[in-house]
Amino acid sequence: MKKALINGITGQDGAYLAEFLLKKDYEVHGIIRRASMFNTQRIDHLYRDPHDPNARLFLHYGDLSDGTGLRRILEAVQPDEIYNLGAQSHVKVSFDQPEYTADVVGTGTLRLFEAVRDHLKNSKSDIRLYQAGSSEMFGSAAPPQLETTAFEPRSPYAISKVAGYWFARNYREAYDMFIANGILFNHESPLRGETFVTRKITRAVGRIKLGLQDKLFLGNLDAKRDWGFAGDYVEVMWKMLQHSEPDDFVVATGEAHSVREFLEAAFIHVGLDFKKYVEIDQRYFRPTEVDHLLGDPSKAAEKLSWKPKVSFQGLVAMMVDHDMEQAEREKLLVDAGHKVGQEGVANG
Ligand code: NAP
Ligand code: G4F
Repeated sequence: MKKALINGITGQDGAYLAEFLLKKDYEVHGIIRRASMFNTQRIDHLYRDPHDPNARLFLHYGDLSDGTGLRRILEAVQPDEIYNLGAQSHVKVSFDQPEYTADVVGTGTLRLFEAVRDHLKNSKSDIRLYQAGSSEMFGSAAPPQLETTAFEPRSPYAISKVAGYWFARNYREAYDMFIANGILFNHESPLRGETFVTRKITRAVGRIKLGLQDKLFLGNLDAKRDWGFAGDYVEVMWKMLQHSEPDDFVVATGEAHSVREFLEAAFIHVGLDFKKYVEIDQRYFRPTEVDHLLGDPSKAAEKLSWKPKVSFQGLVAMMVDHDMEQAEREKLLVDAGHKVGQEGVANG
């Protein structure tokens, strides 16, 4: 049985990837951060008590800021594959916390690679690594962007991801380590964090439709993104590690839409006109914006036989339908006299 170690298993992609790998009969180990409240909601449905002889998902406390801990986890788990998905992944937050973002996203990636490098020397085992790069690395480079497009990053987050990308390239060349760089364009789902724009919109659609919320405050509606479905994208992470050699791959749909188009499609799905509910708030604008991301996934299609299955309209419908159900549950609580907060919506 192959063993995979997922750093960032509690995030959107980590949850989909864990499910995908369990279905492929992997033993899956995940690194979680200690928090004052439970933070494993996205993977609770996959978890079994470790005393159960059939348990194949195991969790370990760790953090990208703690290299010693990462080394101990490697020794304990002895993984065949490592997926580095851990990150402070919010672009706007990276302007508020640039040092922290650089430490976790840039230097944290280096800490993990160093731990693996030493582990390989001592154990003589074979480990393949996936490094979560981002289309944000392209920044202001003209679309369409592909593997050969020069990076022009426009945020502390994107610059830190560029560092991670180049650490991967350097460790691949210098130490012959198998590290694949995935350059993934935006991917969304019902598990998407509530402060990213798609989920912020679809949650608001459900709540507005049921009278739980009056207004939705957003920033720049003109930015264009190449939005795909996270469930489709975790498959290609795995495919990169099954490939004959470590390489860099752009993962995208090849279709871009503006935030306004996403907004319109989401509100129309429940029969509402977004213009009646949306207001612009300067606090959601970034000091430097990435205007147009549109990926060319030809290399992944050709070398990994991968293509996305869920369309833009399918993605919008999936997310709105999910968040309508969530709003219905919320309304039941409100009608029964409970107070329900709007956690996450304020700072998105
Ligand atoms: P996400 O939902 O924000 O999940 C991030 C994960 O990283 C969470 O499990 C989080 O733990 C963990 N994490 C945060 N700080 C950490 C630290 N100091 N040490 C270890 N783990 C830490 O992000 P995602 O959407 O799943 O994205 C996965 C990866 O792909 C990220 O690296 C992201 O930057 C990158 N990416 C995402 C997209 C996209 O569109 N989704 C596109 C390109 C690249 P907590 O749950 O405890 O916060
Ligand atoms: O949903 P977003 O916050 O995603 P962004 O900045 O594109 O980053 C996401 O995708 C990257 C891949 O390209 C990942 F690497 C990264 O980790 C993350 O997953 O914002 C999308 C667009 C931006 O142009 C933003 O300015 O939506 C615009 N926007 C407009 N109003 C808003 C809002 N974004 C947020 N989060 N909240 C708003 O109210």
